[in-house]
Amino acid sequence: LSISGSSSKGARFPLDEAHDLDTGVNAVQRYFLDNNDHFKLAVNTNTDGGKYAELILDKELDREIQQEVSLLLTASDGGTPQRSGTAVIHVTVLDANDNIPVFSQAVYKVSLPENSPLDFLVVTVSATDADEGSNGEVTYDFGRVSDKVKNVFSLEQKTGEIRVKGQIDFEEESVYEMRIQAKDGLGLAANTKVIIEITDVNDNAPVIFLKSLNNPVPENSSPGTEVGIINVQDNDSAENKNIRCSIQHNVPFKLLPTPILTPSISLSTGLVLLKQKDLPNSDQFPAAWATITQRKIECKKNICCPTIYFK
Ligand SMILES: [Ca+2]
Ligand SMILES: [Ca+2]
Ligand SMILES: [Ca+2]
Ligand SMILES: [Ca+2]
Repeated sequence: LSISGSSSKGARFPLDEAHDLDTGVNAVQRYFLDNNDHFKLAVNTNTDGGKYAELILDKELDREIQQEVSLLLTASDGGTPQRSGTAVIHVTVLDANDNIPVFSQAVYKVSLPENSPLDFLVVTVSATDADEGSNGEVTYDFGRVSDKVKNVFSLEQKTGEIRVKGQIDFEEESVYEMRIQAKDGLGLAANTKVIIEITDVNDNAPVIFLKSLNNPVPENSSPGTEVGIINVQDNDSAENKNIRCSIQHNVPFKLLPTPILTPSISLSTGLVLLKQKDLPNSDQFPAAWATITQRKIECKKNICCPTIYFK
């Protein structure tokens, strides 16, 4: 006998009539069902006077708890001596889609370095469904997510793998949030949230801006005369935006720090005459400054402090 796990209490399942070659009171009179957790028995009389039994579901079945139930049915006659026969009824519990998928985590939180390569596996979401066959087969989909998320991440329907699909730029977006839906074959669904925090990579070189410049510089200017201000900016974050400036040694200038104008993004440095000396002929300095205005300044970081070269 196969009975659906979704059958409700009170559902009736008629059984074949027991046979007895005798007639009248010596034929089948009664049925008994051994004690069990799920079924009661009802005995009915046919139009021809024969008796047959019906199983009545008394407590609902759940395939996820018990896939098969065995029942012992006894039929007895009314004769003397009383004779009886038994049969074992195997009830197979058919699956009902009574479980929704369940995610292993309510929130998945991961961090991902910017510039991670295409196809890089960011995180795998996973949901299980206790049902059988397509009732328990889970597929994954983005829930309501922005186009921005869809442009940058892909979601594999069957495996739940979230991979890099586009350019990840910390300076553009530092955190992504998305809802992922898991659905079984019949459409029962559950949701989870994925938070991807992008971490900064040192991928921006400092940029030097010449804020002011006295040009040309008169010879005999006294030491300490400010001749220009440069401003250096770096788009990275935290330690990656720390900048130090230096100037090469064989020029009659030095760099001095000035009050930081906008501490979060820039470091300003005053350019000051180093010492009093005969400046080279006036043709040379305009030439030097000309290269600065053409931004022939190099500012490096990471290994050592940036260096400004004058050519
Ligand atoms: Ca089920
Ligand atoms: Ca299910
Ligand atoms: Ca970047
Ligand atoms: Ca960066």
